[in-house]
Amino acid sequence: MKIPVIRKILETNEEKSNQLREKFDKNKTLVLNLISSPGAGKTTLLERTLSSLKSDFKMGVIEGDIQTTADAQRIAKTGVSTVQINTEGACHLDSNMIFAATEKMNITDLDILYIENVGNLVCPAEFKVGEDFKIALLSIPEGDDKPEKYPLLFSEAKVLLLNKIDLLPYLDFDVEKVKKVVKSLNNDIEIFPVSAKTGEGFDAWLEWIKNEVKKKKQN
Ligand SMILES: Nc1nc2c(ncn2[C@@H]2O[C@H](COP(=O)(O)OP(=O)(O)OP(=O)(O)O)[C@@H](O)[C@H]2O)c(=O)[nH]1
Ligand SMILES: [Mg+2]
Ligand SMILES: [Zn+2]
Repeated sequence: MKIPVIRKILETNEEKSNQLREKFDKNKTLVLNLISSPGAGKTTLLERTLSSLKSDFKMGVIEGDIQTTADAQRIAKTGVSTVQINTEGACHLDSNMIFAATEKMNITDLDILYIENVGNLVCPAEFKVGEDFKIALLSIPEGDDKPEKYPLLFSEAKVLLLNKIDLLPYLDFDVEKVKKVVKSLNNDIEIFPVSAKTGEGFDAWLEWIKNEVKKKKQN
């Protein structure tokens, strides 16, 4: 007897992700999926990014956390519309959750949708959520060995933001070593050292976003 097997959670997720992608493409919305360990600075980076680009683009944010609406409340203070997903235990976002969140916001007129994934350096990288690009954050206090130890995210991401560079004088973190390792995993990745706290390095990151919005509109 042949037993039916539901192949993979990942396969089902990928189908749903493709549907989301079609929807976002139709609206020409650039979708960025931000992934990092807890506390690397995703929300702080978003706060500064939103404030800097608010007058140029229509933007929205989907916040993913296991519990609380703390991050969505921080985002709401910038005036940008946001929906909080509480995964209640799950350590990543999947396409079904994003689908539900998009029903709660007006996505048709957005130039950019940011998705802040659950703080976790491992499995969020495995789940597509209809994004154009994964954006990885690695913060200086986490240590310069992380790309070698947790390579998947760094292999998948389009951009690596090395955050908290204001702390470089106090910690042993070899930026050049990280750049070399990450480039060997993923030659196409762009690496921007930034401080979400001081704004240092933000010009290059903001330029990258502006350029990608332009490309998306031309498609
Ligand atoms: N010194 C310094 N601190 C930062 C920087 N960016 C963020 N922080 C601090 O790091 C802590 C965590 O920042 P969050 O933005 O909440 O990090 P997160 O990645 O959103 O965290 P989760 O959502 O819990 O995964 C906060 O105390 C921030 O103020 C930075 O560039 N420099
Ligand atoms: Mg956060
Ligand atoms: Zn997970």
